Amino acid sequence: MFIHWALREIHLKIVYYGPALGGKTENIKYIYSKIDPALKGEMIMLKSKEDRTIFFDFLQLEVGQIDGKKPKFNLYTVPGQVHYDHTRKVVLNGVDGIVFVADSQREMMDANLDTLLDLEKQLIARGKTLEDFPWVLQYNKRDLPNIETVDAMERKLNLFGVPAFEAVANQGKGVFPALKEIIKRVVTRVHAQLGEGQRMRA
Ligand SMILES: Nc1nc2c(ncn2[C@@H]2O[C@H](COP(=O)(O)OP(=O)(O)O)[C@@H](O)[C@H]2O)c(=O)[nH]1
Ligand SMILES: [Mg+2]
Repeated sequence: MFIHWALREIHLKIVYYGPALGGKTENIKYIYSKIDPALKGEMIMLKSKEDRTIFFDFLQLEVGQIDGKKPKFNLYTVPGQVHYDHTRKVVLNGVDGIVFVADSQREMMDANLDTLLDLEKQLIARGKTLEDFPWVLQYNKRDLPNIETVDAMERKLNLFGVPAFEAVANQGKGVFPALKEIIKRVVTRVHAQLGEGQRMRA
């Protein structure tokens, strides 16, 4: 979170995290295509020749008000490939909320879990944990034939019972439900933090 007092803006960072090719970029692209131009910034995508995210995808959204300040949500994805390990870590600096995009294909279950455990490690290094942090799960690629059941994915990945959404990101299904829920959770957290700050100043 970053508060720009002069502009009365609160900048909040939401990161789409998950295994390579799980559908993170498709989420951001769909959100970008549906948001009122007045409320969004440019979409920035840094891609390799193979059309894969090499640094991050970025999109800024304005949503409502918090304590008379304008919240701006900065949406980022991480690159999934192993050789962008460092970048993936850097993008998590200052994160306020996470949408974990899991790939529902059965053969991706190990990659999903490894990536989730990697995320937990990264959060711990920043003094946070999945148990006490705003995040949601998205079970993506529900249109494919070789997918794991939602029940099994819940057991494997939803370690702390966070809200989980089925999705087909390239068709836009399940994209806004996950986004709205993470925004709600982040805003609730910020309210609590700002409230604490006010009590401390009093
Ligand atoms: N069938 C299907 N393909 C998807 C879905 N979501 C993403 N894809 C495709 O999977 C590939 C990787 O998606 P991308 O968003 O680039 O993954 P990222 O590496 O997590 O950013 C692309 O070809 C997408 O069009 C989905 O829900 N269903
Ligand atoms: Mg990507």
